[in-house]
Amino acid sequence: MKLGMIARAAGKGFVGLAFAGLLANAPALAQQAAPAPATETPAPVATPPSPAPLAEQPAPAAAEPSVAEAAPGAAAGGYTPMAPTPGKGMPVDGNLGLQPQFSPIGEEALWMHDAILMPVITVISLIVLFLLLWVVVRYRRSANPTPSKTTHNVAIEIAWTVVPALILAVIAYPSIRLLAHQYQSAPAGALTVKATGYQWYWGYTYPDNGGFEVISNMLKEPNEVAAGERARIEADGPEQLAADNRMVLPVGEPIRLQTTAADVIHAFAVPALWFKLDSVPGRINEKVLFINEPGVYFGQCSELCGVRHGYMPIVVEAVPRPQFDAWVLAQGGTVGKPAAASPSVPAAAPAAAPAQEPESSEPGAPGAGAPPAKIAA
Ligand SMILES: [Cu+2]
Repeated sequence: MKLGMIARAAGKGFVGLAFAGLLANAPALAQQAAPAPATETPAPVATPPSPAPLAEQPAPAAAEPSVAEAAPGAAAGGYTPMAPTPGKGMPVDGNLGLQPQFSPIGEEALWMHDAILMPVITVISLIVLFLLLWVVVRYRRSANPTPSKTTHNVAIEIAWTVVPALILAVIAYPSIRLLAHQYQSAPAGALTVKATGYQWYWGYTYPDNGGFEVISNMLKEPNEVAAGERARIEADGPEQLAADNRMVLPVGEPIRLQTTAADVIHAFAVPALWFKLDSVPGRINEKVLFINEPGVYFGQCSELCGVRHGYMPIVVEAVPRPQFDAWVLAQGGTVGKPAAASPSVPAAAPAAAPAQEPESSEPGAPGAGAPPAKIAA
């Protein structure tokens, strides 16, 4: 009976913990659940990028103006690569757990991991360890020379069936909801970017901006290159994660990120953005990506694709819309396709370009300013 009581108490603890977590996160999750609010997130766009992270940059950043300074020069094609913030969007020595997340889905997943899964795993492990030690000590031969012949205990059997079932039910709800959020497709009008895996580098194509492709190779260390060849400097990012050309994306708006491959299967993965998607030759996979704040985020190919699989890093640079447009122009691309979320249409855009997709202009449509829909729980 003691066991049954312990198990029941633990079960109640799980339920209480999980529902408290759900309540605490309900507003944020409800906001994510609505498909449209992703097109209506003015906060990250309206907030000017903080120059603070750049102030912390090491010496090589000296030649680089801050993000805020670069923004006004956008129309003039003033794109300057952003220096990464140490520890942000990249692995850190000695770090345990997941990287800090910079996308709504990533935040939800991180909460799922930290508030639900890790506590449940930890408590179950401790209970099982305690039971093992208890049996070993209490019922050892010298302390308990005549063992009980009991084979059934109804209360315990009910408890050890019902409690795990309840735990699974509690985990299932946020788990399935997270899964569903990850499968939401990008809204109409979202910027489309395609990542193509090659043996062994990446190509980033911008079909909405003229269709140009940026080829991205890993940067070698200074002692690995010939004289005059570009080598990695601190402002590029960590060793073996820095790339010569980055995937530049606008911040604070949904992006339809497609992946494919030209030869073998690769996988496009950026841990800090909670993004991992296989790149398969002959087919297009796509997933919505929303980046909360400007920054440089590092990832790697995550599908064993050949001998240089470990040398095809991914660098995503998220910048405000005007800087993104400036970068596009610097690449020879075109701007002017209306952004799904950003109300700021660049100066170079055609005058007739609407600020929103037509369906978003309909009265009452979420993109037209309706309050976020509640989550259908
Ligand atoms: Cu690969």
